[in-house]
Amino acid sequence: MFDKILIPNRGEIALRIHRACREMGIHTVVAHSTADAHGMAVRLADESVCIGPPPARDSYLNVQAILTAAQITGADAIHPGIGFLSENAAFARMVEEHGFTFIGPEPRHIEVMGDKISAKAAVKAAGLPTVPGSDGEVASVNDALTIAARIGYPVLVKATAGGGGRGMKVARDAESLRDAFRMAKNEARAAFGNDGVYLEKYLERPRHIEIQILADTHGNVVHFGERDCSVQRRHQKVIEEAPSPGLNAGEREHIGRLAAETARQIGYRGVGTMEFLYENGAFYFIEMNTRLQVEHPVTEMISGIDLVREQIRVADGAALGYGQHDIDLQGHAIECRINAEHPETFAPSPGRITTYHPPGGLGVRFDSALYEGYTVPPHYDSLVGKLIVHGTNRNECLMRLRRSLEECVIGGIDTIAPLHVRLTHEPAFVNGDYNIHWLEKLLAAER
Ligand code: MV4
Repeated sequence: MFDKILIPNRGEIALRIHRACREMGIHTVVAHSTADAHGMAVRLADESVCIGPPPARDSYLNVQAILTAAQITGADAIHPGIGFLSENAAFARMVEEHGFTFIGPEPRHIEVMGDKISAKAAVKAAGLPTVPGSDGEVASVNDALTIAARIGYPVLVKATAGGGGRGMKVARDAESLRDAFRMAKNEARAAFGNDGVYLEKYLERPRHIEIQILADTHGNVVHFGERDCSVQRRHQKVIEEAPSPGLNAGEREHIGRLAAETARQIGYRGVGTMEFLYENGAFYFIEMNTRLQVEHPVTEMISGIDLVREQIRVADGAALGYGQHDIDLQGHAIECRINAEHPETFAPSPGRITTYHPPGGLGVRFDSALYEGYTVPPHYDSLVGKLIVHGTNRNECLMRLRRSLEECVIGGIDTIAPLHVRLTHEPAFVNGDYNIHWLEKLLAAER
């Protein structure tokens, strides 16, 4: 097993990884920017190294500085965490070339899944259902019109390099497809420096369902069921839960088995998440994330398995040591993302934490690197905590979620905790009757 892991990341996720390492007897080095010198992960780590100034491109994305930090501290592995370099195949390759273990999948899998067209082709070949569409890049408006006529309107023009909904345009007829095609290409070129686009049938009101996968290097693959991440705003997830209130046991079993079988067929290693849109009883693969995800604790709460520990073990070549039948998903879990933002305007709210009382008690987990006196820096994303609650069923989970949200005190900055309190009382959420557009519609109705 590794003796020392370098964590070039920050905030709650750096702390989360440190905690897994600590329990495994692995030393940690947190590589951080000057803005994070007083972060809780830096405080708790065995060692820390400053890798640059606040802008991410000069620190958390500075490959040379990170590799140097690993070298001088004698780390044997690098855990990239979430965001930053976590899905950068070139970085993963360089880490390995410099003699360190990259705690994540093989670079080839990061590469294939990083391109949405090759990702779709790879999983389709392995038997996963995908959204009907162009099955490849669309070269011209005329090709787009031909394909749209075949699959039927509405269609969605998507960027190959995709992400965060940028370069995505809906077209409801041939006329608007001409504009959508050009606009998607322009947006994609500006956002990703790659103007490749493809076409899909547009699903009007789907749920976002994702399957958690874990694979070792010996051909063993398991899945941990789904997470429903349909409650989102501007392509940022706000609440995630498992199991999905929209699926039955048969559907869960079916899509889980297909996802695990796909991972096995492509020779995947590590943790991964296959994302699906789900509508009218059918699943459609859209993307695969080749990293740990923010919402992984939802799965940990119902499975009792430490996914970061498993990720580290399989990166070290260990066999899973258990199979699908040993995975027993119990009860219900919901995660609320606590962002440092105004609960109505969503204006970022960095600043000094004057009072801090995280919620606790049975079935309550609060993943956060906050402490009283800490100053949330303005340079990074606004996630400052995750409240994850477990109950024997969804109703108990919901009661416990309301109770723990009411207990939560984070003073000195705005957070979206009050929005979460509201959402837990919304009839549609209480009934589990929501889709990917629900939150934005709810918020729009109030303005
Ligand atoms: C879609 C879709 C409807 N139909 N694809 C948004 C970002 C990217 N990850 C995929 N996205 C979507 N793809 C088809 N064929 C609707 C969305 C979408 C969405 C997906 C998941 C979660 C939230 C979303 C919000 C708006 C649109």
